[in-house]
Amino acid sequence: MSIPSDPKLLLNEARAGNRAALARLISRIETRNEDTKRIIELLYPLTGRAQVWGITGPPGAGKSTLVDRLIAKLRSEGKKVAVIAVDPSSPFSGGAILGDRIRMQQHFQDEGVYIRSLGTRGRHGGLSHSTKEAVLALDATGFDVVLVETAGVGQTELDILKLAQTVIVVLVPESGDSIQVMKAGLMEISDVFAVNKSDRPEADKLVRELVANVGLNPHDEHSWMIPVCKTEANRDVGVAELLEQIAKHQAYLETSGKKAEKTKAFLREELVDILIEGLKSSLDSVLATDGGRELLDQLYRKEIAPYEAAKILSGRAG
Ligand SMILES: Nc1nc2c(ncn2[C@@H]2O[C@H](COP(=O)(O)OP(=O)(O)O)[C@@H](O)[C@H]2O)c(=O)[nH]1
Ligand SMILES: [Mg+2]
Repeated sequence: MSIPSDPKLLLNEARAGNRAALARLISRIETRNEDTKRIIELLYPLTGRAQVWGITGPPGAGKSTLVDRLIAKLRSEGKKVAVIAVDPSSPFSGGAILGDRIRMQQHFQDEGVYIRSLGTRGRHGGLSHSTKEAVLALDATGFDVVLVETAGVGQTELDILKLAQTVIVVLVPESGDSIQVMKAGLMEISDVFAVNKSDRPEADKLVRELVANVGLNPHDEHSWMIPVCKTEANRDVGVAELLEQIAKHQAYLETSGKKAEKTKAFLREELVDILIEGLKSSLDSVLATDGGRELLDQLYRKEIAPYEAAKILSGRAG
């Protein structure tokens, strides 16, 4: 089957369930082509239905295994699920993601599941911007739940997680983990904790520590107490309870009016990203001209100071 290149036809095909068209659509968003703008314009009015969940935690905590289990449960409820696995550390989408692909391959035959990995992209950068717009695309093409899995606790990952309505932080019972949580600011972004590998002896200790910290630091004053779930993803233990807590959080977002707030925060980031991306590319163009090079030379020769040069540059980039 051929894939249309016209953005509107491409979007229609993707919405009709054509996986190759959906993959192409996201690739075109990811490569920041000329037509990214057109694609987003077309699909934006169709967004707003999907629940967006983020899942994060240290490498090896069992995030992908949990995602796999969550997919199975959501599918049994008839929900369509998309997964974006973000791995900024990897220049190729190999490694762990490949392992995930093999593990999740039972779902590859399933029309109601779409799994995609986004890695470091070349010159255009902006992984969190691409991820955000990929989420919009998956929302617009009819997925009920979009799950974004990020590894690690770096700034890029934290930025990416801002796009999620519900953030699940997965931890494992290992000494020092809860201290890591505080350090990395995960307490601030977490809506639900999953203590995975709870077959390990230290699990209850970690649960107690987290519960105590949650009690001390309720991250918003509107009464959402972060639940701490015990899971054993590889044996499918505690996953239904985790799903229940996620559903409760989603319901809480609706009734408290926080969902609208989160959506606006998401849109705010999208606007800033669009403008920064535009400004960055026009600054790069201006700097590549003779005038731009001359400005750099002047700066180098100390005939001009950096802020003054920046002001001149911003005037030219308009
Ligand atoms: N003992 C135990 N192992 C688990 C559990 N959940 C996942 N694993 C294993 O932990 C390893 C890492 O899991 P993975 O899902 O790839 O972690 P991720 O890096 O966080 O995505 C795999 O070998 C899983 O089979 C669990 O609850 N208990
Ligand atoms: Mg993983």
